[in-house]
Amino acid sequence: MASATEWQSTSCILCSTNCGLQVQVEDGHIKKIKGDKTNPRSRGYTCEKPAGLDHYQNHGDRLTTPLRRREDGSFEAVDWDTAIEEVAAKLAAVRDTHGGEKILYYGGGGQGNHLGGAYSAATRKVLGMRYSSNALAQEKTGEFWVEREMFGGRPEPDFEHTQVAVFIGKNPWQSHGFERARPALRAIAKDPNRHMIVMDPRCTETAELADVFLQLVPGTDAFVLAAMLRILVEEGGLDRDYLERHANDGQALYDVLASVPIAEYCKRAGVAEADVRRAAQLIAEAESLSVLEDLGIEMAPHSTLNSYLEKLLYALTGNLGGQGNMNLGTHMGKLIGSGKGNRVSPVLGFRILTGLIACNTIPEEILTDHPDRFRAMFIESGNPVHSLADSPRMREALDALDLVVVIDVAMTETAQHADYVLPAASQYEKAETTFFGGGFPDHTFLLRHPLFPIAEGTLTEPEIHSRLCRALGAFEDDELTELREAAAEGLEKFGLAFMQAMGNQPKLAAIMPVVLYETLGRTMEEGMEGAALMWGAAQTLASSEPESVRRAGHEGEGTALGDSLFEAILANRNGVVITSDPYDITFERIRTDDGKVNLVIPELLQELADLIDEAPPKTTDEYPFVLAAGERRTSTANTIFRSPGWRKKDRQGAMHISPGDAERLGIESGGRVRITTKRGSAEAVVEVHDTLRDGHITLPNGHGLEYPDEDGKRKVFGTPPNELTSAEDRDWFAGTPWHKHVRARLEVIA
Ligand SMILES: Nc1nc2c(c(=O)[nH]1)N[C@H]1C(S)=C(S)[C@@H](COP(=O)(O)OP(=O)(O)OC[C@H]3O[C@@H](n4cnc5c(=O)[nH]c(N)nc54)[C@H](O)[C@@H]3O)O[C@H]1N2
Ligand SMILES: Nc1nc2c(c(=O)[nH]1)N[C@H]1C(S)=C(S)[C@@H](COP(=O)(O)OP(=O)(O)OC[C@H]3O[C@@H](n4cnc5c(=O)[nH]c(N)nc54)[C@H](O)[C@@H]3O)O[C@H]1N2
Ligand code: SF4
Ligand SMILES: [Mo]
Repeated sequence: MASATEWQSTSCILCSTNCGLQVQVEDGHIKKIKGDKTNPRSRGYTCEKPAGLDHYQNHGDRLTTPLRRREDGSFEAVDWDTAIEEVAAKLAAVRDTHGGEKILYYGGGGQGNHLGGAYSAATRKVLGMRYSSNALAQEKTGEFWVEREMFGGRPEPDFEHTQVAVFIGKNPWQSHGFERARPALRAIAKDPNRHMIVMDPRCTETAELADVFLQLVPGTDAFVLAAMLRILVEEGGLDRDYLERHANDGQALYDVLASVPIAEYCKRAGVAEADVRRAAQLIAEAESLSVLEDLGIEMAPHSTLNSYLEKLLYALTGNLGGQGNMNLGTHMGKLIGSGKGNRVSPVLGFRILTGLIACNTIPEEILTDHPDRFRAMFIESGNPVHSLADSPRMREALDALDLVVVIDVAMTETAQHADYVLPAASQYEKAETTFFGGGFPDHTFLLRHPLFPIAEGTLTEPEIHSRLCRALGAFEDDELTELREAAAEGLEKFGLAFMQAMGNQPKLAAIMPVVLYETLGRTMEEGMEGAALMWGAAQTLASSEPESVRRAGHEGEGTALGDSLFEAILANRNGVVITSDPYDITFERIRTDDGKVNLVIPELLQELADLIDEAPPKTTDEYPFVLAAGERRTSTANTIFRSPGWRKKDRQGAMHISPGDAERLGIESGGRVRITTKRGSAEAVVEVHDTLRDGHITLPNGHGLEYPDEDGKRKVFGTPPNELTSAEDRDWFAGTPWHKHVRARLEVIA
């Protein structure tokens, strides 16, 4: 390990941007942190949050031994051999009695760690687990599906260069989601020739910088987008020449848009028609356009339809491909499943998008006497009890299962309902990375090296999966001898032997990640073994995109190219450009059936047409407010920090309310309210904000976690948002929750 004064390159794990960091560590603590100027993507940028990272590495809720539930419900510590043996035997028993597909896999990674999920593929295969889900299936599955339908891939924005930037239900100032967000936003705001359009019911930090800010009524984005699209279609906004070359016939869409009542829809959404027209004009005239949607529309009514309409803004106006536009880049590792086929969930028959069961349906897939219900859950790096809709029902569902196994670093709300809790090494104690995607035209990848030794009592996920596979009889050591010998002789020998083994030995091919770990991984230093999987990922990328990899400066043919890519990844702790592309490659990467953009998604056209009959959003006397349950603030980072001590501001996670509503209720900042929804009730401290519309209230995400207080007593800090949300409030198509649209009432607590 490095000395205390040595700066080591790593990355932040608090949001999907994974900015490059340089840190100094001492006595098991992260002592100093700064942005890494040598990181090719973030180039020194960070926000304020990583300053607290030691609260992730060191906190009072860290797990240090496997735990087993006793008959009386309490936990007892067990050693690893016992834990692995019993977990394997119990999972196998569920498989043998009910079938492996009755074990639901949930999670696999968060904002900074995706290797656990990748290694779990082996365990899942061995057990015949066919179904999985994770947090993406409560935000992005609808969007992913739309992108696949329209482009056969996931276009990414280029806010550094774009002339017109559009943010819909997205507050990048706080939540980032692309590199160097704040400087990029400021640069657009400062330049009179560049423009920003923001759609949000709240005047966010991002909205403050916008040229056109559409402060719409919560949940009415589909109306505004439909109006904007009709204006674009009918008033010369379409790029006919581009559409002719790159897109399929859009007539069915234009027909529906032709009956959109522009003035009426603007009125319903509470925005001025002139502002919507101005936004449409900026988009129509844009030299380049980048658009980003996020939770504000994904977790609100018409979620999947919203994603479709959002993508039409650039698909119709010729802003796919090119600098500043939306582009299709390369992928390292696998973030989502292929989504091919028409799979549905076993009990509800609900559609499975990009391989993931809709999170909101999970309790219904368990709490039933249907013979195909799930009987067990294997949960890794995810906290569904806290983070999915309807926490009470999620707890009930976990308790109804025959077996719950949790792999986590901390004693989470979910772990408390497990039969076995397996403690993982932290994200700074092992090789880790994410597959979120690293930019276009240059795609940067960063593999973190451990900053600390693996904490006593914990194991890395690859080690846990390897032990489980072994205990399940998936392999024996002598079957790996040849591969181990080849690995000792270098990558070239290993590559040949590995390809051969994968071809000839189906038993080993089934557990490929674990085989890589047990062979190539064993040649690496302690804590780095998990990097072995990246060799496989590098080979896959090098063989599918050899030109792009070579353009980034990596050399070789065939597996030698993959080897040099892998070696470059290992050698560059500050991140390395793995592919480099010309802009027009985007058109070659449109992977729809005929290589053209699909403008018409029949499944969603009817919903678009039916908007006309939808009654304007009405609040009732019983629930006069719309609560956005889970807002990103400077004081939130999902549940990665469990210790409340990391927060400098907004320690209690205040509920925000407009001045008008506060006055009507007779409450001021610092007062307390009881928030009640049809699902539940919770208390919060109040902060009055003139950024909100009347009738709109917000709560931060990531609060309401249990943590030992000064006396070691477990206590909930802040308001857990999902005690208030209902699993049934979800998009009809993707099943994504309406977390941003929860009907609520308030009572002032004296
Ligand atoms: N600081 C911080 N950053 C984070 C995270 C974190 O916990 N903290 N989490 C990360 C994760 S996992 C994610 S997914 C991203 C999410 O990032 P964002 O989606 O940007 O975050 P949110 O604040 O949840 O929601 C975005 C905006 O939607 C608005 N909104 C609410 N209702 C509506 C509506 O009906 N229509 C429209 N148009 N907008 C609406 C809200 O006012 C809010 O400004 O953030 C990532 N970054
Ligand atoms: N009401 C409401 N609910 C929401 C949201 C909202 O806006 N409103 N936002 C949603 C969104 S967008 C998201 S992405 C989810 C996030 O929710 P989750 O995915 O459940 O939570 P994360 O906080 O990302 O962390 C997942 C878990 O990983 C564990 N962990 C950390 N490091 C490691 C490691 O190295 N190994 C292992 N095995 N575990 C580790 C953490 O302790 C934590 O339990 O929350 C969602 N929930
Ligand atoms: S933007 Fe995200 S990844 Fe970058 S420093 Fe902030 S929290 Fe970390
Ligand atoms: Mo998320």
